[in-house]
Amino acid sequence: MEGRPIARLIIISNRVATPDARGAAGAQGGLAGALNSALKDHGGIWFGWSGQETEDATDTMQLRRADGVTTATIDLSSRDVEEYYNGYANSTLWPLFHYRLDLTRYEVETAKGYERVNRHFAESVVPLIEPDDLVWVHDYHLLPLGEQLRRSGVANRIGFFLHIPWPPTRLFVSLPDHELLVRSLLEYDLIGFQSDEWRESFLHYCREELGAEVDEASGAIRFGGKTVTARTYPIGIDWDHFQEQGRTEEARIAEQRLVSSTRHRTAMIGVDRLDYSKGLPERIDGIARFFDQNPERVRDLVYIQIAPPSREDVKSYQDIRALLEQKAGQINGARSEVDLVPIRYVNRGYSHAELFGFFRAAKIGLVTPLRDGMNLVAKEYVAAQDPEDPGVLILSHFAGAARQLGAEDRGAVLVNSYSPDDISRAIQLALEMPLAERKARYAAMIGTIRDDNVQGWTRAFCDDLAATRPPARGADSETD
Ligand code: ADQ
Repeated sequence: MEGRPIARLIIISNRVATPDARGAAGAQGGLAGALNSALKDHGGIWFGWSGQETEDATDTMQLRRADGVTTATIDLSSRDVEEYYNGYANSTLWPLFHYRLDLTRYEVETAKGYERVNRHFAESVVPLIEPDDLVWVHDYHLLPLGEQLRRSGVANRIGFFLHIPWPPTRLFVSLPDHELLVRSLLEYDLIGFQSDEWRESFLHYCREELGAEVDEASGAIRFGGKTVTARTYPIGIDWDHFQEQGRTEEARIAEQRLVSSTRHRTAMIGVDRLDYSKGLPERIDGIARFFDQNPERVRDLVYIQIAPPSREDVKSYQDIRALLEQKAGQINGARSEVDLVPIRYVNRGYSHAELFGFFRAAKIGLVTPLRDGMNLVAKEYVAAQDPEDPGVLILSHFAGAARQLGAEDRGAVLVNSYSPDDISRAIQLALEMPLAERKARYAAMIGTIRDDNVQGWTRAFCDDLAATRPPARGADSETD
């Protein structure tokens, strides 16, 4: 790195992948591994919520060191979890940022709780930060953390990465205090987005609503005497680790289980957290439309949906689960024979080795979110395919991954995930696709998935953060 000494890294995210949480299915996917390896390279600390709830707020911090990585966690009170996590983060920001105004709740109390917990995060982490550390904050739970850190006197380089979409200005302005939230974001030195589309929405807001001076090409935003840069860093998978998982006995057994249980039928798979942004009921409607149009194909297509519940304390998540169960039940009731069911719906998570095996056995991967920052499942599905006989990825236009994997419709088969007819058409196309076309589409995607991996993503962000202007340390150091 151009002779620059490698700085220590402080990673701050809502949850921390502590050694004992690492095995938890889907805990933080390849991201946890990548951040851990970045921490091993740089040295430093990963700070966040332990996931534990206490009756009252406490100031106790648990520090642990394992595998060369130090984690620091705090517990949150039940009230904090309700207002900050279930409330503002998951009932206001998550739906709004996924374009779901109909599910977005605006409550003064939860907004205050969000602010309070961000302040508490800042106060807790500040003593751990040394003058030359790079500070990297993750995701929508912690949008205002940079400003809170600045208020506590942190002059370090601080970067922020948003894992989810940034909504269009016309939706975003429905958020009370939208301007305060964006102003707080401008306290970071570098802001990362998954795709150009989300970055453009953010720049549009800064220009049109704040009157900031914006340079589209470089992403420089000048506002209030300060410059912050907004760039795109599409996240990737941990390629090596996933391939390693794919070579295990566990993966082989999982593949065999699916192959032998589906026999002569084509297996089509979907793997998602149970979340309304993933478009699950709409997907089932698309599959139902396919069977309506091709009733005889119930005998040669089986759909496997793996969807472990998430955020179960939030009502909209309870609703989506009930709706999905109802829809899957309906089509199974209408289409099953004594010896077969068209949809297998599994409410649990699996290890990455098992997922690899399932993906490889499935000749169609259905990834149809209504809106998604990136979507790593799409990349994992392709990464698990046999290059000599690859399956077909059906991917929503509205996932960040569509820009990388679906360019000119040469890789993934792109669909409008709101349209049952479009999903049905894509399934038909995938079932009939000749081997040469499947191989060509696979070849168009696999290089990006292998090379633009999560290690490269981490490196690109940290290098850019390290190269931002030196911290001001009280002086007016604006150079450009
Ligand atoms: P998520 O919304 O959780 O992440 P996604 O990227 O699809 O979405 O998945 C993350 C990881 O969870 C993947 O590694 C996947 O294998 C795992 N996972 C999902 N379902 C699982 C299951 N049933 N069993 C086991 N593991 C499962 C958010 C954003 C995304 C963004 C990621 C990373 O919403 O848009 O891609 O962060 O930035």
